[in-house]
Amino acid sequence: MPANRSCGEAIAELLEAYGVDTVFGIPGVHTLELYKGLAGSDIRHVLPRHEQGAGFMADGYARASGRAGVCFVISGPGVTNIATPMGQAWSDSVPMLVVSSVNETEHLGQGRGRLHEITDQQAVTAPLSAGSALAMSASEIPPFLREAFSSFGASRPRPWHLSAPLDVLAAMADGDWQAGAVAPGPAPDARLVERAKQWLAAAKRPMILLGGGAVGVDREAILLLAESLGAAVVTTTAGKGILPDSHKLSLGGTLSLQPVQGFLAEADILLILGSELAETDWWLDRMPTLSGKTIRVDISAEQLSVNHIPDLPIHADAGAFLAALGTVGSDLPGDRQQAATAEIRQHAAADWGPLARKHIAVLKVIRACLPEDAVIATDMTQIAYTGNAAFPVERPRCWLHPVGFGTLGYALPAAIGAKLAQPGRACVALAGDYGFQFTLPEIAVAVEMELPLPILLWNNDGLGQIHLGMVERGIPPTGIHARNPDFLALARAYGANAVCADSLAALAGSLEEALTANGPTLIEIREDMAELS
Ligand SMILES: Cc1ncc(C[n+]2csc(CCOP(=O)(O)OP(=O)(O)O)c2C)c(N)n1
Ligand SMILES: [Mg+2]
Repeated sequence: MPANRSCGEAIAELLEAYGVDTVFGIPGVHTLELYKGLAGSDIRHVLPRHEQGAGFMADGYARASGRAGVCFVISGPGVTNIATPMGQAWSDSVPMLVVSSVNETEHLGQGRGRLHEITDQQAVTAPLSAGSALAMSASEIPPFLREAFSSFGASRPRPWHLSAPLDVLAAMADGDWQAGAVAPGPAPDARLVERAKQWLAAAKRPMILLGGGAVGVDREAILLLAESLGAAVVTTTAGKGILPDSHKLSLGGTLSLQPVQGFLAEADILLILGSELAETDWWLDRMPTLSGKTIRVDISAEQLSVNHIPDLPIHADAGAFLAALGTVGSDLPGDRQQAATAEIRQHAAADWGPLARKHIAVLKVIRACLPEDAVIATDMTQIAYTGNAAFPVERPRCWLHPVGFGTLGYALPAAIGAKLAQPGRACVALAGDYGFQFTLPEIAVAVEMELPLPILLWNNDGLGQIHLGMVERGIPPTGIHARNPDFLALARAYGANAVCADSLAALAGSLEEALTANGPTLIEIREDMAELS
């Protein structure tokens, strides 16, 4: 690397060495040195309209591609604005790096009212990150970045935040600024793998539960294991598509459905790969009581005792575990589980109520229009909640949902980030009329970058899910009606295409057209569409 460049410039160089090709950020007078570095690099800069948009774009970029999403933000409000996406990425184990400035070393923690000052900036992001560091000298930056990039593959990926004071960003970058080797995840203890193999081989009703921690596993390995065991496979929302939904042994992402939970409770061996087993995976206060034994594999040793203590805990990367396990011989006729899987799916489908059936009618059209590898970034809206269980996907990294933190405003910027990471794949946003407005201005980014991005807007004229919650609890509906703008006019004002789909056939036509348009297309789908009633 050339000598005589500032730390700000050297940070961009080092990020490039780690393979970063895109930075989502909003520049300010406090980040000029970082931007000097970007200008001298091949890294693409994407300018969102709010740091929240930057963070969600980085998240969508990361979930669609598996590569860390990187953001540059200013001290103070830049950091507080990106806190929500950091929280989302933390709770869904998404790799993200936020680099920000902070006030000069001599002013830190003084409360002098300097521009963008927070008395303790790290305290804001520490609970939202695996590491939040304040670099007091140039030499502290490369080890921090090495640790962050290493951790993305070697442990549960989380956001990391580097704060560099203005004087450090401007100081000469001396010392070693080489990119470090990125460590692999932990390998399993061979004796534990052997025990798992014996348990699985002897199982009569084995089941496999796949979480987001298993999205990177070799697809053939999981197929082989499920088939050799004749084990039914269910995923969390984050794990959707690891086993293709069309596979005979697949229950899809239906972990939250009662018939599936009942089936799972009867498994004699449940193999759990890479799942927090959290409330938002089951939509239950606590895990159902299981009658059988559990084998739980997680890349994080601490996670192995959170929410459920397994009979056999294995600290390992899910892919490394599967590779070590290989095939497991079983005398079990695979067709028994297959028959059960089909029956459970039927039961689950019969349980859908009238509103969910409307969602499913729309989701079917969306599915039919999209290629198998399309990415659908979804928001906290009722149609997405139904889709979490009912939208079939054939591959992982295709259905993105803000599961754990559950924040509104995710879908549009996440879809933009996904499209930038994977330009060859169709990418779509699916948002509700209220949540869409949290990050609506990011439509401008899709316009200016000419992204063929369909934005599906599920419009029920208000906060549908909250309305339902109030009605169910006998609370007089309060604060659930928002006066909506003319969404089509608003999208057009930004330079986007816009259309209201007044039938399912019109939805299909508009969606297909939007996939090849020279920019984004807002497609409004009204819950009161005549065809859905
Ligand atoms: C940042 C944030 N604030 C508040 C909420 C609570 N919340 C969850 S869903 C929802 C309503 C969303 O309405 P809309 O986007 O129209 O979706 P719908 O439920 O109507 O389908 C609200 C306010 C949240 N999840 N995130
Ligand atoms: Mg709504």
